[in-house]
Amino acid sequence: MKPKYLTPGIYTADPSAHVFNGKLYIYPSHDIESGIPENDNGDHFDMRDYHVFSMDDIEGECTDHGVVLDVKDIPWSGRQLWAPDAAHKDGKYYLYFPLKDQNDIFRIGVAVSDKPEGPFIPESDPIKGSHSIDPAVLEDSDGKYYMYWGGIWGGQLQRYRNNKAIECGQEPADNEPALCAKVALLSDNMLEFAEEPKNAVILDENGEALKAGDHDRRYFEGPWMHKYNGKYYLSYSTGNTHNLCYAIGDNPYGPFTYKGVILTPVVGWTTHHSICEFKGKWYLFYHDSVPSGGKTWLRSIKVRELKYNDDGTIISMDGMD
Ligand code: FUB
Repeated sequence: MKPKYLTPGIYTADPSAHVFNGKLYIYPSHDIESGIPENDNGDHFDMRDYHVFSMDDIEGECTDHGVVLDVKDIPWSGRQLWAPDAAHKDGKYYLYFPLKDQNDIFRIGVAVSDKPEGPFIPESDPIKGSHSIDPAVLEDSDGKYYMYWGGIWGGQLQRYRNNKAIECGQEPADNEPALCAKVALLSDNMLEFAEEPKNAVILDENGEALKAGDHDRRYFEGPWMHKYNGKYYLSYSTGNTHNLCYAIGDNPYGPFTYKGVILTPVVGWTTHHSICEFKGKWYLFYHDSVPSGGKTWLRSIKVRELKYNDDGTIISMDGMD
C-alpha cells in the first residue's frame, strides 16, 4: 500500500494504534494553531484535547469519535496535552497522556473509559512518580503491562537522573552514556507504577551503551514497544536527527541492541510513530507536516505497511515517500 493520510480536515500527530475487539483504534495528539512561536522547548505544541479514531479496514474510512478528553476537565492540568497511548484490561480502557502540571512540569496522567472510543474520565492526580512525556504501553503475552516513556528537551527528560530531578538539567556529555527511555511495570489496577522506573538501555554492536553524542542513534523521544517472533522491539525517535530507529531485546526491560533506521526523516521537525499488526499485516503509523505546508506544529497522521526481513530486522523506509 502507498502511505496514506488518515484524518483529513483535522491536524493529528503521534498516532498510537491498537486493535481492540477486532477493530483498529488510533489515539493521536490533536494539533492546533496556538499562535505560540516555535522554540526548542516545544511551547508551540499547545494542544488542548484528544480525539480517538477507528477503522474497520486499513483501506477503509477512518472514523473520528470526537473529543474524548479535554484539558479543562483534568483536575491537575497546566498546559500541553502531548502524545498519548491507550491500553485495555478487563473491560476497561485506559488513556495515558503527558501534560504539564500547574508548575509547568510534565507528568503522565491516566483517564478511564468503558469503551475504546471513550469518552475518558481523568484521575484526579498524575501517576505518582511520573515525569517527562510520551507514554507507550505494552500488553505482554503473560498479561503484564509495561509503560515506556520519556522525551529530551521540551519533554524534560534531561532534568532527571535515576528518577530524581537534578539541578543542571542538561543531556550528559557526548562521551557519556545517553539518556534512556524509562520502563516500569504497571500496577494491577493500571493506575500506578508497580516498581521504580528503570532505564531501557540501548547497546551498540559491541555491547556498549549508546553515547549521548551519538545523535543519529541515541534515544530522544516517542518510544514504542512491540513484539515480533518473541523478541521485544523498542522503536523511537532520535529527535534532532529526525530518524525513527529500533533496537531489539529478549525481555521487556532490555537491554536492547540497536538495529537500524525504520523511517528516514519526514517533513517537519518531529517524527513519532507506532507499530501494530492488523488482519495479518504489520503497519507503521506516523505523521508528517506536508498537508500544512511544513508547519512543524500542524501535523497529519499516516499509515503504511511495515515489512520484516527473514532475520527479524525491519526493512527501512524513506520518510519522504
Ligand atoms: O506532539 C508533541 C510532541 O512532539 C510529542 O510528545 C513528541 O513525541 C513529538 O512528536
